[in-house]
Amino acid sequence: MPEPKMNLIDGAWITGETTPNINPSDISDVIGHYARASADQAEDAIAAAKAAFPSWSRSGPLDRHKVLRAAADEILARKDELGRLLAREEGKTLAEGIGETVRAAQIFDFFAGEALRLSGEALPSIRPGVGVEITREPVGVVGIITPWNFPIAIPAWKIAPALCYGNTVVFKPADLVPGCAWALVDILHRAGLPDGVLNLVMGRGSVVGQAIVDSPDVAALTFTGSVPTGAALAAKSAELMRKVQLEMGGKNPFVVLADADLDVAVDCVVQGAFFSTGQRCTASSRIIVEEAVQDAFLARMTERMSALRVGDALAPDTQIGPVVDENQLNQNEGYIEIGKAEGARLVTGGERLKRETDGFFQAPALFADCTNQMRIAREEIFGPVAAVIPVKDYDEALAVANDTEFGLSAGIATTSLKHATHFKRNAEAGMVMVNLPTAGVDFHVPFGGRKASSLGSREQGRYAAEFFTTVKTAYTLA
Ligand code: UN1
Repeated sequence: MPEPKMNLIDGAWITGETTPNINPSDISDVIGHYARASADQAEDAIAAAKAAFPSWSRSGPLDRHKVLRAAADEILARKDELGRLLAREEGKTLAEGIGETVRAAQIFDFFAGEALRLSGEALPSIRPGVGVEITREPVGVVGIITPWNFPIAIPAWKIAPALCYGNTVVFKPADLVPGCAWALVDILHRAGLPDGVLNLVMGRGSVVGQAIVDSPDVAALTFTGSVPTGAALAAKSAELMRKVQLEMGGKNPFVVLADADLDVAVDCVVQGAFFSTGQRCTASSRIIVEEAVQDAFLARMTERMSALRVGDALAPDTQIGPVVDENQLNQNEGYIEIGKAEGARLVTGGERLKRETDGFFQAPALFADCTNQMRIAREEIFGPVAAVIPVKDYDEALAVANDTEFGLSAGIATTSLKHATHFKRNAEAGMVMVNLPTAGVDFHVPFGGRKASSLGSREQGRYAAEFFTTVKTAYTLA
């Protein structure tokens, strides 16, 4: 058996209790064994990050640039191997896994550049002879807690800006996908980060996550995951007066107007609802369709969906990989039953699929005749399940799109400039897509939502500086 992969605390690889990392396409395939940190080890990691902060926060831009640049280069050079590891541990297809790995490299590349562009403002005071300088300073120890559905891109888009702006990090990846997290930390460690600047504490949320959340030494906390966990984190962070950034659920609408190019609409819905097995907070799960085109839309969707190849994430012709684990699959199946019981019509899919290997395969499911009040239209399922809601016109479509507790991404398929423009202005979401899927975003522009989807400032691009720095205004009489 290969050596278990360990946690990185203060520049040293530290072992402990281990857990197997299982391939959801084939549960007999054990990818490796990974350490699970104890609460004490998480506290050691926080102490190490605190001790490393004074020096790293004063490091020069070129030192930070070099580490981020080296990480970007190595991730890109190893994209096939890391993409394969990602597909093997999470269940995305190989193409999706490689794509996500390239995106992680691009994110490090972007922040390697940002490290060389750190700047401030100098302006005159209203008092003669006095000058004002406005600068951004790092916040301190940043706690980073990431989900299983983007095992390398989400860690990248939190770790890269944290380091770029001079913070030190305690990183806890999701228990289901330690492989990519470990590989990323190994790359950054070898790229020359001083001891304690980046600490990896793999393990359980209830142990490791809790230790990070409860620590007054964690100055800022960034989290992507579920709404209940996010709410608990926000409450504790308020008590500690700590900066917090949360990315949580979505129930993202995709509107199909009667004037839409139906090929574009079907493409957007198939990609947005079912690719990555529907396991994206940006997934389209409410498909709001003008009655005039509903039959034509459903006919094309059924045809497209029957041709989708669901199977082993690593097989070259697979388009949709397995669900991440047994729990998630059971939950998805539960929602299929809930939808039927609520009176929605299951057009296609939903059933568990048998493949050569023992894995968590499910046929993508489409419900029609849904109302926006049904649980399948209100609760985030986080699987390959979408609900079609008929509406009579654009105004009703917009009202239904906005009638949700979430507000991450919203899409529309239309050839009307008037409706596209109106939708962009009036969709209550952080991201709006016109003739594009709700999921699949660029790495260099802000990412985030409204209402129960997000709390705090935006992730990604230059907007990330808002969370990972604190502003100082200095006055000098000279
Ligand atoms: C994307 O759609 O490209 O957890 C990104 C998620 C999001 C990322 C989605 N935070 O699904």
